[in-house]
Formats: sequence, C-alpha cells, structure tokens
Amino acid sequence: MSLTETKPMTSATSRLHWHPLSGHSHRAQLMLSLLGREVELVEVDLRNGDQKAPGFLRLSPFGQVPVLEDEGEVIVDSNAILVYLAGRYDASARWYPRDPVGAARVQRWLSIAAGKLAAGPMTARLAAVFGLPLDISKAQADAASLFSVMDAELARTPFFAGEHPTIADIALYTYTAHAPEGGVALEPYAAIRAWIGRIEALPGFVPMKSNAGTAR
Ligand SMILES: N[C@@H](CCC(=O)N[C@@H](CS)C(=O)NCC(=O)O)C(=O)O
Repeated sequence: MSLTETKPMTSATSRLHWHPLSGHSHRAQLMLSLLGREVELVEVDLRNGDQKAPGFLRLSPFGQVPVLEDEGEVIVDSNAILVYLAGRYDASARWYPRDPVGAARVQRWLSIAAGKLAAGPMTARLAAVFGLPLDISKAQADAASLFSVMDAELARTPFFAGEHPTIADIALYTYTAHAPEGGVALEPYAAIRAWIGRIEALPGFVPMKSNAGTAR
C-alpha cells in the first residue's frame, strides 16, 4: 500500500507482541492508543529469552519486540509500526505527513530515535535498570549532548516536526521521558520537559511503567 492510500478503519483488534518495560514497545502501544485502536497485548518474557524462541523468530527474525499483527500483516520494528499505523489509520495524514517536506521533517527524527536516542538515553537505562554490561558513562554523556540539541529545537517549535504532534514525537517520547532511570537528568532541559507535558496531555496518552513498577 502506498502512503497516499489509506484503508478504511475496521473494527478488528490489533495484536502487539511487547514487554511492559520496553521503550520500543511503548512507542507502538502509545501510537495505537492515540489512534484509538483496540489492542491485544501479548507479553514476551525477555528475561527468559522468549524473544529468541523459534516461534517468535518466525515473526521477528532479529528476536526483538515490538511486533504488530494487524489486518493479516506482520510489522516488525517500532518505527516501522508507527509509519504503518499512521499510514493505515490516520486519514488526516497529520501524524505522518505525505508531502515531501513534512515527511522529511519526520524522517529526520525517526533516524535520531533509531540512532542517537538508542545509543544515549536508551543504553544508559539498559545499563542502570537491567544491569547490562554497557558503557553507562559514555551513554549518559551522549544523552546529554543529544538532549541539548533536542531542547534547542523544541525552544523554537512545539513538536519536533512543527506545530502539531507527529510520529516523530512518539518515536522520541519514551526514552526521553524515562531518561532519569538511566541517570540522565531532565532538569537542565526546560523545553524538553514542556514537550513531555504536551505529549502526556494528548487524548489517549498511556504511560509506560517505570522500572520501579509505578506509572509515571
Ligand atoms: N529497532 C528495533 C529495536 C527493538 C529493541 O531493541 N527491542 C528490545 C526491547 S526494547 C528487545 O527486544 N531486546 C531483546 C533482545 O534484543 O534480545 C525497534 O525499533 O523495534
């Protein structure tokens, strides 16, 4: 399906294979909720290695969550899921603009979400919360330099791709908002904190649990 076509809404429920403390999973869950899609959540026990079981690898060859099953399609990768959901269920095209400039503005930040956001705040959280043997000092420093740039951008515009929220904001939200769990403070970044408030005020917003088990 091309992005210029939008299939009509159906009453079918989406199925999301996820983990409740996975920021990538939360990205997909949040987008489904913002679009008002009913979702069946299927928990994959990452600590038990269930993501590497043969049955799951048939869905997700890299053995990672999230995976979306929807309308007979299997969509792997959180950003791919955001692109898919916006293309299929947002006829207004506000969440993922079709025009070349609008689409490029969104894609710029999807790349950051898959790159610098993962290397910085996500990696620091993996080390601090899950005890993975990663270079937490470097990840925290990388997070701080990324947040300086994001903060400057958000001082000029309310959302990353302009005046209204897009999938770029959803891709960036979770690991930014949960950065303090990785020892990365958000206090220095007033524009980021204001943007977090704007995202959390969106109708349909659902939080991710913090590592302490309490919802933010
Ligand atoms: N590029 C992937 C990354 C997904 C990812 O890193 N998922 C993590 C959880 S947040 C995972 O499944 N880790 C388990 C593993 O790699 O074995 C996406 O955006 O969906």
